[in-house]
Amino acid sequence: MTAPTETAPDRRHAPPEFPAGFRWGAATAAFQVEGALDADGRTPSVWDTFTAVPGRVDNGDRADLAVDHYRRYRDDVALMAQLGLNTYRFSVSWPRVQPDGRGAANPKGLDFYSRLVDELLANGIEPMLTLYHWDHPQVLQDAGGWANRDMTERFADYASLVAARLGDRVPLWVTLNEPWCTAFLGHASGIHAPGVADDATTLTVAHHLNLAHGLGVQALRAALPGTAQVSIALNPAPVRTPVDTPENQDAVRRADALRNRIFLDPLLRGQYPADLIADTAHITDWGFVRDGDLATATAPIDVLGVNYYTPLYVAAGPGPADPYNRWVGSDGLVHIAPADGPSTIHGVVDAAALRELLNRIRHDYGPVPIVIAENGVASPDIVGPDGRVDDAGRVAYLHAHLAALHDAITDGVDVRGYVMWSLIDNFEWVYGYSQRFGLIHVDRDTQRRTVKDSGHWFRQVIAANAIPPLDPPAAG
Ligand code: PNW
Repeated sequence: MTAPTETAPDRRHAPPEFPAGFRWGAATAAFQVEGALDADGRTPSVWDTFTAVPGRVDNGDRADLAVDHYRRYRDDVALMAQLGLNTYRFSVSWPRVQPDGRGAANPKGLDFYSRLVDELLANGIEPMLTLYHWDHPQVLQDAGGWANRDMTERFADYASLVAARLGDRVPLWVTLNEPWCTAFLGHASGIHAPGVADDATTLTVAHHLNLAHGLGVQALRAALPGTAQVSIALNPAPVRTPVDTPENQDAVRRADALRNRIFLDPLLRGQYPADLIADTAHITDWGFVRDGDLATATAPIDVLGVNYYTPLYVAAGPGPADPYNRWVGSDGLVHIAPADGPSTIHGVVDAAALRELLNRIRHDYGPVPIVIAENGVASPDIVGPDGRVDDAGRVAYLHAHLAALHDAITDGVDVRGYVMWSLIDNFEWVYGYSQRFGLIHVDRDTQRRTVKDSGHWFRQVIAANAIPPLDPPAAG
C-alpha cells in the first residue's frame, strides 16, 4: 500500500457533506408494495383491472400480495429505522380510502395509513405522503378517468379526506407522482393503466392532471396546518441527440416540450409552451384549457419533487417507433439509444445528467427548492450463501448520483433531500417482480427481507450526512 501523497489527498478526510437538515429517504407506492387488495373495504383500482389482462405484465405477475406491506408495515418501518432513514415516501391507495371514488371516506382504509404514520413518527421518520401514485378507483375510470374533467374535482375531494385525517402528522405532501407516466404511458403508448392509446386524449389528460394538482394544492392548503409543505413529483429528463443537426435540435425541442415543459411550465409559469401548442395543433385546439385553469395549476408549491432515472435520446426520423415514448404530434421523432455505457430498464446510467437537469430547472424556472423524490436502479439481486446481497452496482449508482447531486448543490441548486427508489423490492408495474429496485431484498416465496449491501452503504451516507468512499475491494 502506498501512503497518501500531497498531490493525491485522501478524500476520506473530506467527504462531501450535505446541508444540515437534509432529508434522506426511500420511497414506495401503495399498489407496488401493499397487497391486501380486498382488505377492509378497498375496491379495485385501474391497476387491478390492467394487471388482470393477459399479456400486460411480464410473467402474468399480479399485485395481490406484492410484498405484503399492508400486514408487515411494522417490520418494514423497523427496517427503515435500521437504515437510519429520516424520511419515508409512500403513497395512499385511493380505493382504500374512498372506495366509491366519491363521497365519504372509508375509515378502515384511513386507519391503515394512520397506523403507518404513527409507527413512522415513533421511529423518528418523517412521513412524505403521495396522494396519487397511479391507482385510482376503477369506478372513476368507468366514468372516463383522467379524460373526464370531473376527475380533477374528485381528486381534490379525495385530497381533502386524506388531509383531514392525517394532516396533523404528515409534514410533506405530494399531490401526483409522475403525471407524464399517467398521461403518456397510460394514454399514448398505452403500456400503463388504463391502457388507452389516443393522442388527443393524452393531451387532455395531461391538462387535467395539471389542473388536478392545482386543485389538490388548494384542498391541502385549506385542510393542513401552515407548517405542512406541499409538492408534486415530476419526472423531467434532459433530452439529448447523438448528432447535432438542425433537424435533431428540433427533435430535442419537441421531445423536451412533451416530456418536460408540458408539466413544468403550467406549474412554475402558469402557461403552456407556445411551441407545444403549435406542434400539436393538428391533434387538438387545447379547448380543454378553460379560463382560470392555469392560475389554479400554478398555485405555489413549497418544494418540487424531481424523479430522475435517465436522460432521453432522440433524433429526427425515420426510424423505429419507441414503444415506451410515443411522441404525440411529432411522429418523426425516433429514440436513439447511445451505443455504449451501462443501461437499465429505463435507459442509460448517466449521473452527470442529474446535475445538468437540476441546473436547467434553476436556470429556466428560478430557485425553487427541490427534493429528489426518486432515483434508483434495478438489478438481479440474490441472497448469497453468506446471507449477504451483493449489489455493488447499485452502490456505485448511488455513489455517482449523490456526487452529481452534491455538485448541483455546490452549483447553487437548492436541494433539500434525496429519496431513493425504492425502499424494498416490489411490483415494478409492467415488469412485475422481475425488476428489483430495493435497498431491501424480498424473497418471493417467503417474503423474507434482507438489507442489501446498498442499504448498509446508504446507512453510512445518512449517518455522515455525506458521501462515504466506496469500499475498496475486499482483500483475499
Ligand atoms: C417510476 N419511463 O416509474 C415510478 O414512480 C415508480 O413507481 C417506479 O417503480 C419507478 O419509477 C421505477 O421504474 C417510471 O418509462 C416508469 O420513463 C416508467 C418510466 C419512468 C418512471
